[in-house]
Amino acid sequence: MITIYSMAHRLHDPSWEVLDGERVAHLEKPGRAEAVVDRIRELSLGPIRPPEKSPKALIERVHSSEMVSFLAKASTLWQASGRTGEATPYVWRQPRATGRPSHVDGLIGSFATDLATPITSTTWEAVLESAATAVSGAHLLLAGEPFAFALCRPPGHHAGRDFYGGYCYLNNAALAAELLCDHGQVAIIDIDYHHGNGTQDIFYHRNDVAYVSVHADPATTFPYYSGYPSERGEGQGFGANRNITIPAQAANQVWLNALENAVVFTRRHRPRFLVISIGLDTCAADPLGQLTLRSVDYARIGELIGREGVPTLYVLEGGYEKHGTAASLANVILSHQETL
Ligand code: Q9C
Ligand code: ZN
Repeated sequence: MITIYSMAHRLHDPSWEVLDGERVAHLEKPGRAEAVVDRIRELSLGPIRPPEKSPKALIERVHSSEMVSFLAKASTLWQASGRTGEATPYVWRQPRATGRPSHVDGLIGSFATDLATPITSTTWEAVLESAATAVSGAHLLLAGEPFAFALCRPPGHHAGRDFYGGYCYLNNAALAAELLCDHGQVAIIDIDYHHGNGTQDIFYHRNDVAYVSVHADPATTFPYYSGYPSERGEGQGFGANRNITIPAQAANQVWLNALENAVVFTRRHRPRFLVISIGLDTCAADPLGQLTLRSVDYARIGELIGREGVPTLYVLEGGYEKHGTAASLANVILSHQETL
């Protein structure tokens, strides 16, 4: 298994977010990715290569040009307004409003969905490199690799066509899927603890990329406003979107049964490529997720997905306790490897 990884993620190191009404240290830290890459080296899980492919053309296909140009200049606009801290909104655009203000405070609230996704002066550089990591991973599948891992940071699945949030700026998994769908049917299986509202948004009207997600019930869990089973896609995309919700504190077997159903759903779309949005915030040690998946459960994930016999790209999403994240991810990779 080849891992794509760039140290440029370290450029993104936001200091704070809001959690339970308190300003707290940001959870999406560089140490997460470093723990994962260290574990891959320790266990000799395969070569680790830097991203080489440009994500530029794909970014234009997945995200609105308005949002991309805003993200690219957000920090400059922020500083030009005399601010020294990280760019965050304090006001948000209300439903059905369409205005695109020129002031940075109005502009940022028209794209951002939360107070958890700050932009520092070097965030954009890291975001582009994370996108390149996923796209380079997808190129490996096109070159005939059966299995690759895009060690992306920051994560991506909460970033939609023209919104960003949930620690995500550009949607790495969607960029990989967008490249792969030029060469055959794609299915995305999203097994982060949280619903991938951004990925769903991007492919909602399409059937060339099917999307299925297993996640904690949004009635009680972030991102709250989407991820319900009634959301099944629209137009051409009707039937190509599936949300499987589980109670926030479900038993491990309940989660694994849901994953089996997700895999069965993708088979109906006969994918030539699988993209897995892999979040490890499902593990027992995670500070955000309330599930309790353990090593045996992660081994089962790699086995279930690997047995499909479809070229598969894993893309890193969440996981906020670094040792649990690294160990769980390694168990998925090892068990997938055994099916080859
Ligand atoms: N009280 C990913 O896992 N805030 N993003 C949660 C809980 C945002 C998670 C607040 C969580 C985003 C990629
Ligand atoms: Zn998550």
